[in-house]
Amino acid sequence: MANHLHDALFAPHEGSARVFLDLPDGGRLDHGTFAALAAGFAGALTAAGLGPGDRVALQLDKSPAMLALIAGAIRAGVVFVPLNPAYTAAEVGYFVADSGARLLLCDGAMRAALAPVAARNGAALAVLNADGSGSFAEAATPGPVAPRRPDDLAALLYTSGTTGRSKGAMLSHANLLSNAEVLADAWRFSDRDVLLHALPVFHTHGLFVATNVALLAGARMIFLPKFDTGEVIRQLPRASVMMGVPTFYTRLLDDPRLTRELVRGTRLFISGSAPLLAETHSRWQARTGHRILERYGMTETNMNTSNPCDGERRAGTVGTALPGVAVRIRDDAGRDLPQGEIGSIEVRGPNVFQGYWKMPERTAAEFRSDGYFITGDLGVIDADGYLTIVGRAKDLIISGGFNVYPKEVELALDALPGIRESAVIGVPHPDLGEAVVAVVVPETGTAPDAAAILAALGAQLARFKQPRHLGFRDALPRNSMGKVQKTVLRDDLRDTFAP
Ligand code: MCA
Ligand code: AMP
Repeated sequence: MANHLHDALFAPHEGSARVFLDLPDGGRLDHGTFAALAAGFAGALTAAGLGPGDRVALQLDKSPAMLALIAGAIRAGVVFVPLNPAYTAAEVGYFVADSGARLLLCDGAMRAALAPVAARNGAALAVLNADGSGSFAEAATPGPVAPRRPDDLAALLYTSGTTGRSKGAMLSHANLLSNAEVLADAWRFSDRDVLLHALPVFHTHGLFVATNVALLAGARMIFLPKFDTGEVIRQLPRASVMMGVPTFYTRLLDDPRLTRELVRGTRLFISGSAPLLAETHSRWQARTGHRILERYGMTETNMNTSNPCDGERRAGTVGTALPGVAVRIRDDAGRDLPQGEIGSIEVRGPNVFQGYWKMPERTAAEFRSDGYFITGDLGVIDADGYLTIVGRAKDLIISGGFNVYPKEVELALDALPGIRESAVIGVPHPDLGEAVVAVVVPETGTAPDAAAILAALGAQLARFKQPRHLGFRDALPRNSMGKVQKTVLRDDLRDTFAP
């Protein structure tokens, strides 16, 4: 029997001498060597006792080895659970426990902090460093290709929720492959493409949008460990495509070295994960001559809509539904709204996930009976089918492309001594798009200490979730129903980071 993803993404490259990864130190990895490395990691996972359907959690820095490990997991049928290296041990503990991972892989620097986490959850712990060294090494004998059906699980990707508890989105082989095929075609990817890859690889954007599309097309990637403006400017003349979050584009625009000449050979710039301001779109066009192609997706759905490669790219919109994906706009009562009216965005298609891991009730609450997934985003579709996202029904902050659910930060704040209650909001930020701000009401008679509060949060929450600004008030603004009026706070604090 076949292995749906492996057969499409990796098998065609076995033995190929074509370059897959260009590394910043001048090193290169060809497709064939990458496939062999993945086969070795599949063997190591099998030797560690993991079989099809078992989970492996990875909190690893971005590296070719990490990518090959994921490819090896797909080959061995092992479900991979990628985690942000910025997560604290406490956060990782939740993911390991919830996913029931049998193996946790980390960088050497995190080993001591994660040893108790692994032990508590009955998971084995092994080290895989970015340079490929560590206690988890590829096996000498290639691991077998495990048969996997299209609906079998490939990955669990955790996404925070409005309740403050993260949910594992179950993504199948067919979810990932169908979307990669649609995107590679829509964006005209070929084996002549060189994709500048400066995104993290523990999220949909860097993994399934960038890497899977490149693999499917047999394209090459300039694989940078992270986004660094100077390095990206150095590499851009060699790239045919760049994918990024809006912060990439605003940081590049702030650099005078970004010129029309620099990107003369680039054919496509793609943005997603957070709203791209129409102003950024027009500044980019004025400076480089290129119109950024904006697209829209979610962890749960991969990509839903995209502006066209060949047709009109409309600034401020996320384009039209991708082939095979249905997008509709509904009101609160679940009735279809006429074209041009704002409502809840719902999507259906082969890209839409199978549900939240071990959360059947949450899953049921977010799907309609006819299979549409309720995204929690608000939008409007124009006469030509272009979707504009106008807001979010869910309480979510997107900071530099990373999602922060206020509830999670509020729960952590409220649990600290001396805090009666808190409200966490996102406010405009020139670099990150939105930044996290907390408004805290101290217990009566306590003298609030912002530094101590932030230090306490630091032990629990990844840096990107921590407030960039902390304000104190005697009370939170509430409406007549007693609900905290976050819009009032957002209005009050909207100029906190004004340039
Ligand atoms: C880093 N920091 C952040 C962020 N990133 N704080 C808030 N928001 C962030 N996004 C912290 C660092 O820990 C550091 O803390 C301080 O901010 C300054 O870091 P800096 O060096 O400026 O940051 P950076 O390393 O340059 O990172 C900024 C970045 C990065 C390049 C925008 O966050 C990034 O690559 N974002 C992309 C996220 C992404 O791929 N999202 C896709 C999700 P300290 O000051 O304490 O040292 S997938 C998705 O959303 C869907 C499905 C979709 O549609 O794609
Ligand atoms: P996540 O699944 O956590 O990565 O975040 C998905 C959310 O990011 C979506 O539900 C949207 O709210 C937001 N998002 C992704 N792409 C865009 C975009 N191009 N414009 C506006 N919001 C976006």
